[in-house]
Amino acid sequence: MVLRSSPLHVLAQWPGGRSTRFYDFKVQTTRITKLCNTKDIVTVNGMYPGPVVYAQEDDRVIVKVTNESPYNVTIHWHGIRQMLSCWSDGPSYITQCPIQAGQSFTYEFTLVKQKGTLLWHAHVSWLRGTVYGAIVMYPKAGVPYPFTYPYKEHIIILGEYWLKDVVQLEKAVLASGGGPPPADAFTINGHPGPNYNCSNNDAYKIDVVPGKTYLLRLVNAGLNMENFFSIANHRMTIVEADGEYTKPFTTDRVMLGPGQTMNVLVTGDQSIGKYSMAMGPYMSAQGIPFQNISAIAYFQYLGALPTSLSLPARLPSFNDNLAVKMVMDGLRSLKSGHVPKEIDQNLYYTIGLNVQQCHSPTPQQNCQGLNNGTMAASMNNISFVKPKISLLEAYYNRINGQFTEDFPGVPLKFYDFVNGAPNNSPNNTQSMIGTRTFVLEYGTRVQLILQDTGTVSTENHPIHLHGYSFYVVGYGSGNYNPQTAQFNLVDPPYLNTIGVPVGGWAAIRFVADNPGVWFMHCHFDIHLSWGLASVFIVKNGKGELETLPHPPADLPRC
Ligand SMILES: [Cu+2]
Repeated sequence: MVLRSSPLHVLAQWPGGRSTRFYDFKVQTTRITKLCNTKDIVTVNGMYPGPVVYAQEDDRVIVKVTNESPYNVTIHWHGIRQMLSCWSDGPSYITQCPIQAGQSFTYEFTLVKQKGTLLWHAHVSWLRGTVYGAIVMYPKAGVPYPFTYPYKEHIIILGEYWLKDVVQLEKAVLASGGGPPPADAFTINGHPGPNYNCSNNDAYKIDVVPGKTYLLRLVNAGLNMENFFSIANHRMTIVEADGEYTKPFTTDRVMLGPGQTMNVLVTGDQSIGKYSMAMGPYMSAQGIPFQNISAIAYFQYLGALPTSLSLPARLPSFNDNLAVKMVMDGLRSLKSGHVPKEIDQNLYYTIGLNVQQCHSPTPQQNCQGLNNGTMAASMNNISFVKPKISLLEAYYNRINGQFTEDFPGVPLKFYDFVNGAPNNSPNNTQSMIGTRTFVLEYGTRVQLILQDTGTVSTENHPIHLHGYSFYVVGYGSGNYNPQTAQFNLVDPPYLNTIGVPVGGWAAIRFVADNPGVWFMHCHFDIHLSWGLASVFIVKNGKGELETLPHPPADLPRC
């Protein structure tokens, strides 16, 4: 990393941070041995997990990404608000065409009022499986944390590892029409730990000084699973979620969906010993095979014998919805008072899975979904279809035919979403397809109800909105009912990804103050591949500070 103080490349209209941080990301294939199997994976700079982007609040970050791999690549800076820098957001075919083999693209953005832990990851095919890393944003110089200063901090990235090539895996799964196989291993900082074959010594370890307090920066970079995390005999105090401070909340376990981050404090207040840190599955859907072996890392006190047995960490059972709710109930913004009270645009999106009729001449190969159909997923029963060029370019340059502006603000049909199916017919599980967007005027105060459906199976979906964080003002089980829904307009958590409760709903609010084309999708890659996505177009406001600048000259071509 090179750190320079000159504000090179800073947009004239945006006040830059104190420093500009330069990073060089070389996307390359790297040989790796895991689970007694040697293979090539795609990495950044040969690192798995990838390099950490360190910065301070209000800094400018410039990352030159050079694609030395044979695959198409983009990098998304998950949770970075990208104020007036939508071109650097990174989702393929939404804000840019992929960086092709041998090409490069330089991402540039400012961390406007952002601090805490986030993540970056590939946002093309399923490359996120190995192409991911943490973003650590410190407060401005002289500004303390709103909690006890930790003795040390550690990044803990939860992941999923496949022995198969993840790019081929996505293609094979989509061609089959059926569901994906479970990961071959869960990983903590790339290490599966002793529960897996050949992995006794492939375990991550934190050395603990007795009595000291540690800040763990938890990140879930997994592809298709939500996960519980716990430490044997130690409680964790959540102080930040998705890069925003929370009121301190102490718990035995946390749950993170893919894309979610959480900072927790842990104090070494137990007797000298070796304690397990465990990552296990949270699977809220019915009848889906999943990896059930925990990844294990160690929280090991200085003075403990390295050969000593570790105390096992207790994880909730895989379907413990109550454990998930208890953590969610504990998340409150540290400060109150910024929640939009008036709403200009009320939106209601259903989220869920579908089964499409089989149209393949070779159904045994291509229609392995339920009832011999093909699996799909949708918002408001519309499965998102990727365009041929980036939507942002199509919108900006007024290129016709790539998308429509008619995404419905409410479901086209109302029915018992949790227990029924579209058309009130239990057998009609079809969705429509399209590249539909919803257009918002600059400054619109939006409330969006996300409603899980049981069309195939109810499930907790981690829904992520690009370019914004949002207040989670309410959530509950069953179908959303405005008459009975309870809202917290005082100190709701401010997140970029919300695990919508299984068979339930969540209400989010945000102000559309960042012009551009913003993806919103399920952060399970399989559901994204199946179309569980939608797009907001936020129009320019008035003047330079409310207008998206021109595209960068090196924007990749499709
Ligand atoms: Cu989903």
